[in-house]
Amino acid sequence: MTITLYELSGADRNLRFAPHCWKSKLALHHKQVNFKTEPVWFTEKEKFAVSEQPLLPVVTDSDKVISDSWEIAQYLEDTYPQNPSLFANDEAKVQAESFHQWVSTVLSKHIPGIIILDLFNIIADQDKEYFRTTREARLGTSLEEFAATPEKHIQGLQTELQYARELLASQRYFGGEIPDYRDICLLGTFLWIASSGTTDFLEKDDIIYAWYKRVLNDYREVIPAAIVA
Ligand SMILES: N[C@@H](CCC(=O)N[C@@H](CS)C(=O)NCC(=O)O)C(=O)O
Repeated sequence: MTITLYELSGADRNLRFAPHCWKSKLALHHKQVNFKTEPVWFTEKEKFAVSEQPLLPVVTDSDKVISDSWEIAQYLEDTYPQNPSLFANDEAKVQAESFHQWVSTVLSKHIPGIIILDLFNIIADQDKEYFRTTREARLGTSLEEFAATPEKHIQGLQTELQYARELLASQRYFGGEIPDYRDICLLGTFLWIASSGTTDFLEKDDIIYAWYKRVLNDYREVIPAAIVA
């Protein structure tokens, strides 16, 4: 049976940018299971109505339907235990859940201010009104106003990344000697930035930059060549 990953796409159906969708794609690749992907625009929620909720990623596997990137990671680990592990042991899983929370809430809050207009430019024309209305309601200001001070958000991101730098000071990956779901969480979030068009958000002498290059190479089979280069 084929596993299908439903993920957000830009106007160009091949352009996938959403961070939580990236996490699930990287997790599927890490688990070495066969899967296909189904691109979805923001205004095509009927494509994954089977999940009975409005957000992506969604994974279908035979008669199973799983939504939410963290639920998907756990499902893959529990269902395919013989395949490469996303969490080496129970302790690694607890740490991955906390790292996932940190990436999704603390770190990620700085990113829309850096890329939101890039995102607006790459999404489908039919999505633009939905995107503007929902995001402006959430931000409490216009996209243009919110994007006016990218340096402030880049600075915020750099400051938060200090926690990740400390973790990487003594190991090659957040997972230790090999990548695990913690590496996937941060890589998925960096791919959100890179897929939207902004590539230079790290200094080349930053320990995070060396890690980013390493994981881009490790997961290169599912990442566009232009980003890996
Ligand atoms: N906690 C969820 C968050 C899912 C989420 O926010 N998905 C975004 C894309 S990354 C989405 O589907 N947005 C569609 C919309 O805003 O209508 C997860 O980790 O999967």
